[in-house]
Amino acid sequence: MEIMRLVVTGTVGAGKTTFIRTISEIEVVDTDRTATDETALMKRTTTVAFDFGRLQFAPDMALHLYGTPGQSRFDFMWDILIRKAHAYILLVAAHRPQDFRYARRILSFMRQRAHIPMIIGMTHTDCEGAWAPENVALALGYLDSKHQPPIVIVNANEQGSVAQAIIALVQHLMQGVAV
Ligand SMILES: Nc1nc2c(ncn2[C@@H]2O[C@H](COP(=O)(O)OP(=O)(O)O)[C@@H](O)[C@H]2O)c(=O)[nH]1
Ligand SMILES: [Mg+2]
Repeated sequence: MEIMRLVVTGTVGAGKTTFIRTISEIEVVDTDRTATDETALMKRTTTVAFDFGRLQFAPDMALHLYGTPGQSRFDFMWDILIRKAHAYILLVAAHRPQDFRYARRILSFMRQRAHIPMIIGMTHTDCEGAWAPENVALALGYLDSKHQPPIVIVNANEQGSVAQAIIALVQHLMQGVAV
């Protein structure tokens, strides 16, 4: 049995925990706790360790999904997770442009530690004020569309949508392209 370790990272509230809960075959370990700091203004709970889920992808391949905690004070955890990962998806909420800078920070953190394939998953595209994918790409620093990772639109609450994002990530991984 081959195991692929995929990291689901992104800004606070982008949908990382939901993404993993929607697709996992096992009960997801719940590490969400009552938010105490700036996050509390936005969400009642936040992920303090990491989310873990599992998905049988093919008869001989299982996917292990690790969701990173969103707040930077947990970035030692990002470090542990990304160094072990085969690929990752960066989730960005399209309707929260004020978070794009933080998304760039996550990107550069990950890039410094792991040269592995990645894709961008844009969530909340159904919400008011959502930016178009090409504009989010620009805001994340991808000025040339030929040299940017694949961008998928994903709703973390919809199983089919999450499955498609995972397929895109695994395909990208199989092609062995690190962007
Ligand atoms: N409308 C909408 N809500 C979403 C989408 N993706 C995630 N959410 C919601 O966003 C909220 C935050 O998700 P959560 O998984 O806790 O984010 P995390 O901080 O990244 O773990 C939850 O209420 C989700 O149901 C999306 O594409 N559209
Ligand atoms: Mg979470």
